[in-house]
This record gives sequence, C-alpha cells and structure tokens, in this order.
Amino acid sequence: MTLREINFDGLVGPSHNYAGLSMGNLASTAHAGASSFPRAAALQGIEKMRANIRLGLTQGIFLPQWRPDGKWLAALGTDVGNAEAHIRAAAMSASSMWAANAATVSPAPDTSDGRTHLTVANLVTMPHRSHEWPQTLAQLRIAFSDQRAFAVHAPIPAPFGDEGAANQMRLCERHDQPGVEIFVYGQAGGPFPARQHVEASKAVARLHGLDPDRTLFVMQSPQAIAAGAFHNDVVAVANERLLFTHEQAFANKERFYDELRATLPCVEIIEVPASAVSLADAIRSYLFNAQLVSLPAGGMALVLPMEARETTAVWAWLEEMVAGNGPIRQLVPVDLRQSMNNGGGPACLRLRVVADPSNVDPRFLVDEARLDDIAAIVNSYWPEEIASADLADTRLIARIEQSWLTLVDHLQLSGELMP
Ligand code: SUG
Repeated sequence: MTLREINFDGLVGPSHNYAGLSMGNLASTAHAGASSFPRAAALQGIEKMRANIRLGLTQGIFLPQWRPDGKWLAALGTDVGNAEAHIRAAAMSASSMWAANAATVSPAPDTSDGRTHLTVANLVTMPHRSHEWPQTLAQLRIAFSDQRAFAVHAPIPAPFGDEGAANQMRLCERHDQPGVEIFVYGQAGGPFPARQHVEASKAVARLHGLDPDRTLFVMQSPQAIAAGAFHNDVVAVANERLLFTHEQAFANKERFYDELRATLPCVEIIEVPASAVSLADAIRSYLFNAQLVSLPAGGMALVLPMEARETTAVWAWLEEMVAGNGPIRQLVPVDLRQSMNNGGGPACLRLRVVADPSNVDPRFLVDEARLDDIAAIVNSYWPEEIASADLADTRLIARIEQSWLTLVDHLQLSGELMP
C-alpha cells in the first residue's frame, strides 16, 4: 500500500457568479453584483491542476453540483422562477468548487481502525453553502467507496457549524506516518460570524477515532476573523513537519506552539510577523491560502495566487525566505482571479486526502489527457459571462444544466449522480 497525498480540486461550475453571499469574506462582498466569467474560471482551475501534475503530484477532481438546486428550493416551498433573489442566488451558487470545505479528512495512520475517515462538512453558517452537503456526500461515497480503506461520515448535525478541512491542519514526519491533527475553531470576530464551532470539531475527531493525545483544538484569533480570515486556511497552512502561519492567526499561539512541539518534536514553525506582512496584506494576497506541497525530489513548494506576487511586502518576504535555504524551495504563482474574487485561493479549491490512489474510484483521478477532455467540455458548454441580473434567465439556466449533464455523462457518472 502506497499512501500519498492526493489533491482533489473542485472544478468551477457553470453557474459561477458573484452574488456577495458570504458575510465576513471581504472578496465576496467587494465583488457583489460584478459580472463573472465561468468558462475562464473553470479553465483557471484546470491550469492549476496541471501545474500540480507537472510538479509530480497526484491529482484528483470533484465535479460541480447540479444547479439550480431544485430540491433545496422545493424544500423551501419554491422554485427558481419564483424564489426571492437572494434565495435564487443561493440555489445557483457554484460554491462547492472550494473543496477544502467539502469534508474533514483523517488519514489512515491517525485513526483507530486504520481507515481514512472523511466527514462531509455541513456548512450551516451560510445559506448558499448549507445545501452543498448532500451532493458532496454522494460524490465522496462514490470516490471513496472502498470500505476497507475509507469510512465516509454524514454531516455533524446543526447547529454546530462545520466547514471541513479549511479549519484542520495535519502535521507529521511524512504523510504516511501518524500525524497530529489540529482543529481550529472560531468565536465571532467583530461583526463576522465564526463558521467553525468547537463542538463540531470535537465530534469529527471522535467519529474519526483520533488519538486524544495527538489531537489539538486551537482557537482562531478573533482579530484574524475580524480582518477577513473567515477560515483558518486564510492565515495558516501546514504540510508534513512544517507549519507556515501568520503571527496573528491563533488566539493563544504560545500555548498552541508549546503543545505542538511537545506532541511532534520534529515540527518546524515558520511564522510571518505582522511587522513584515500585515493581516490585511496577508488576506488581500492570500499568501497563506497556498498549497504547501512536498515535491517528489525533496523540499516543498508553495502554490500561490498571483495576488501574492503582486503584493510588494508579501513577495519581498517570500523571496527572502526561499533564498534562506529553508524547507520551502519553490514558489509557483497561479492565476485564479475568478475564484479569488469570491475569496477562494489555491488551497480553498482543493481537498487533501492521504490515500493509496489505487483505492480511489479512478473517475475522480485526473492526468493531463483527462484534463484536456474536461477543458474541451468547459470551452464548448460553460457560459462565458454571467451578469447578476441573468440569474433568473431561463436560457442561462438551461445552459448551466446542459453543461453539467454533458460533463457528468462524459465522466461516466450520470447513472450515480443524477439529481
Ligand atoms: O465560503 N466564497 C466561499 C469561499 C470559500 C473559501 N474556502 C476556504 N477558505 N477554504 C465562502 O465564503 C462566495 C459566494 C458568493 O458570494 O457568491 C463564497 O461562498
């Protein structure tokens, strides 16, 4: 059995739009009402997957969801033609692209039964995300159907908010070794809600059979939430023995660092001081919403949004760090502007699963040739542009539905995923 990290990216769906639905997510609010470009958005995501494959990494994919979500609208006693504008926008959202919020994952070396456990995130804090989980769960149950290797759990019940891997970090000597799992929860920051509740984090840890001595629950700093860090992965990222974090990410960082060092003595912490990069610059540039990945030849790379290169203080700090011969050897900027404008960077778009790829349903794994096929479908079917006034347009809705059906049919998943 070869355990390795697989990054499953959410393909940007054909209904990608800017409806300003996420309070506390500054980019979402700033772009409310702007025109979106779903085709360009999906192609940007595909290019990011290609960049990962070219780094020698194993790449997976999750499919967009069926939109508008008629089942959710029906449960609310309405349909897409009659729903109020904000309900319609929520039913049309392509937010499942941010796969870091799909589930929390505990790899096999960490769990009591030696299987990789996944709990689908309930995402109850935001209405447009709260109806993602049934379709996400359906995909997880197909992709990880091998019950000798995986256990897939239903969502934590409301009202305990769970936003999945965006608030979980795992540190270990190597991906295939037992790790320390860190669950970061929030309390409200200024006017903004905390989306990850400690009750949900603890429930996930119990359900996954984690060793309490190797599980930490850490509070996000309210200052970070107030500055726009609606998920912890906007201010910190971990990979193997490295934690890369902003100085102001955690409420009680000294205690956290001490506990971490006591549990995993090999841990290395790279902390970016606020004097070098302010919280505002960190959040604007999404410096920490990078994919921190181990390269097959050794060393690590940071797959970063272009915005990090364009933010002077951030890029200067990064260049100095890379020159310093530390564990991060390579910076890989990628253009994800369409997703970034809704607050989703490279790390938001992927769910990390440590597993043996031969245990995963191959329809959810991609190489460049499969990405070529998917890109061809995106080019032919995905709407080029969506203006906010278009969301009720029946022709647009028909096109979005056709795009989805074509993709799912091509991937031979229509039998199992039909809405
Ligand atoms: O939940 N944006 C997403 C972005 C999620 C980013 N994920 C991670 N940090 N892992 C969110 O706020 C915007 C939707 C809109 O405004 O239409 C949105 O849902």
